[in-house]
Amino acid sequence: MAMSRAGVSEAAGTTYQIVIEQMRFNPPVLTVHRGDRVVWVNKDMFPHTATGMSKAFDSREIAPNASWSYVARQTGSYPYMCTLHATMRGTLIVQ
Ligand SMILES: [Cu+2]
Repeated sequence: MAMSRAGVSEAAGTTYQIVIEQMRFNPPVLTVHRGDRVVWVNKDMFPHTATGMSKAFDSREIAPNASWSYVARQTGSYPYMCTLHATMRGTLIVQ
């Protein structure tokens, strides 16, 4: 993961990864900037979703060993969940 930010280079955002493993989103809270890409990677043996409570985004089912990516375009705080497992919660914060 690229940790350095060029400050003004909005053209190529940073890519962040959220690992879904053992029924958890890791990290559970992730802060990114507009234009950054967030990739959810499912390392469990069964499908999960990353679904914004406000429907800002919805991965639909992410198969085992598959991933889904989303480019954050609007600032805000986006709680999300897995629609298949209601206890799985996370928050994406876009600055
Ligand atoms: Cu799930």
